[in-house]
Amino acid sequence: MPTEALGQIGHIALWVGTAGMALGTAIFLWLGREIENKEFVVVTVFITLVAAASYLSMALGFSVTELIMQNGETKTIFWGRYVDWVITTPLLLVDLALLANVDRNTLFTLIGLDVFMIVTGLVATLSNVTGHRYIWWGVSTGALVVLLYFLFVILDERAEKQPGDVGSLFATLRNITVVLWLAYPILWLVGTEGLGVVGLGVETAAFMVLDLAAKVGFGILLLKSRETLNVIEFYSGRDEEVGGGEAATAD
Ligand code: RET
Repeated sequence: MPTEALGQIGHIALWVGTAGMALGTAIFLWLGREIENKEFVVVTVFITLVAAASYLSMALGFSVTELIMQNGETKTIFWGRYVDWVITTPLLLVDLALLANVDRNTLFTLIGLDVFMIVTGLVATLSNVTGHRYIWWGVSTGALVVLLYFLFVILDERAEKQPGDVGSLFATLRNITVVLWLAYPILWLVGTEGLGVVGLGVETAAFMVLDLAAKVGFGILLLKSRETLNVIEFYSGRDEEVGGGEAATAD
């Protein structure tokens, strides 16, 4: 079974990840009860729910495979991570975009860059020629840098115009996002996917810590800011319903 290469630390890390994401989902549902803008709750709950399933699939040895390299080496690849990330990293960006109240084109650009980054990262991970792995890593990291530029410059400008403490909540979450997200390509590079300075067990544990911080830590900071979130007004179907109700009472 490919998960044998994980060792005890790696195995434990995958189960801690599963439990942590499941617990995060429950915490978000609980924190979300009194949030009026349910957009944030729906998006954030799915982030940890999907990650919990992905961790479970890795812990059970489902979303793992062995890659035979052209030079004869074998690598243990947890492709389940990429399924998780391609769904959940756009959702994390949707949370930030909702906070900053960005226009649709900016949102689609962010999501496009993000999906491009994860998919080219998966190509890097599945390439069986060492040199090609680093080429794709470079392509993926390039997309990450552009994405972070968007967060810092374009979303920042918009977030500052938001009412109440929304701007400062955005700044906190954006800083966390930038620092944590930059650690992923570095861990890939030093881990077994890249140079192999760090073994599979330690790498798996480090990804787990990063994932919990980027999802559960991020989500708790967001959803515990109930008063800050409640000042945001969205133009959604829900608002129109409220408007319709008011018109009816005015008659
Ligand atoms: C890869 C490898 C190739 C280069 C780059 C990567 C970036 C991954 C990122 C992942 C973020 C994941 C998060 C998960 C939350 O639980 C694919 C590792 C740039 C940024 C935030």
